Amino acid sequence: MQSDVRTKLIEAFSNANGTFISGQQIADYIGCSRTAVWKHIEDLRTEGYVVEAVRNKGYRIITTPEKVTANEIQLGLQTKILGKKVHYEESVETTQKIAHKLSNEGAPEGTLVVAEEQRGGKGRLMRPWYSPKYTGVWMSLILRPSIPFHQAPQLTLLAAVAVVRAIENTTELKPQIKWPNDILINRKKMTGILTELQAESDRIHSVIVGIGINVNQQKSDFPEELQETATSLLIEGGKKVSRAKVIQEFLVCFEVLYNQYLEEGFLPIKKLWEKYAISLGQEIKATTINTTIIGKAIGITDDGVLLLEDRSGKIHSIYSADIHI
Ligand code: BT5
Repeated sequence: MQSDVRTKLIEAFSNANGTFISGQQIADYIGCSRTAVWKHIEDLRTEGYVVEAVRNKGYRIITTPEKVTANEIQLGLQTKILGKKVHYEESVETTQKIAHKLSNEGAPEGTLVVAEEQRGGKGRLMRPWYSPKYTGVWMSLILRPSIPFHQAPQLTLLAAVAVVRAIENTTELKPQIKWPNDILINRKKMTGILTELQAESDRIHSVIVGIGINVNQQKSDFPEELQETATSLLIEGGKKVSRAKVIQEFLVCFEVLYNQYLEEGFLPIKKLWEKYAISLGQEIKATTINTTIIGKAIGITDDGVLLLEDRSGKIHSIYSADIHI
């Protein structure tokens, strides 16, 4: 929809002040046909507006899409560094790409990239991450820790703990973490984390932590192949949740944990992670690029590597894999 038409349409609804306005009145106000009005209303609906249509009365807006603009995120945000700079876009290919670019241009630590929709959201190994408009949190956080290269995976685990705490603070749900980067509720995936590095030899320039949280999707909003494996806060809790609030809580929780991590190291984070982990002590299947290992998950190392003990008692260190529980 052209932006001047959009402005006029929203103006017409604002003037009606929550009461019904007929299709003809809108058409006159915008200067278009009634068929065009119908199409504009459909556009509004696809953008997250709930528009009621009643015969002989016309239209009225019931709810507007709640957005995750910089204002929404920063209003009342209780952090010192994280989220002090927010780069917001309505629709992007992936927030990771923008974060990499901003990081290369010298963006300060704590810069957050957030979008209402990702057209090409990505998971690990270039798998797709489904990120429909206005329903989830699709964000990338730029960090600049002075840690050696091999410790970067610890930040994925730290981010997972921060997401769990943020969800616990905003809902009554009790999420669990599946190593390394999935957060589950009732054994279905609610959040995925993708950590990428910008580094030269052993020096890290920045760590880009990408986080996708399913917030207000209904089951039918997921593509069929994900309907049995994916879930959202709305599906599990039965209530809509403010995405901006989830982001704020995440930033606050992350900042507390991150400061602790930089001062005391990974150990306190590891303990928390273990508390929320779903499959420690259980037999699981790990599919790595080369092989599949079945064994008991006996713990994680101080670097965040998963340890699996197979039936012969041999212990395998798993650096990267998909885990089936
Ligand atoms: C992940 O990968 O779980 C990491 C996802 C990271 C997404 C964030 S969103 C913000 C930032 N920008 C990006 O482009 N990415 C990050 P992985 O473990 O490889 O899981 C990917 C698999 O999860 C897919 O192959 C699907 O099976 C499934 N999947 C895709 N979209 C999903 C969704 N919305 N909810 C649950 N599962 C999904």
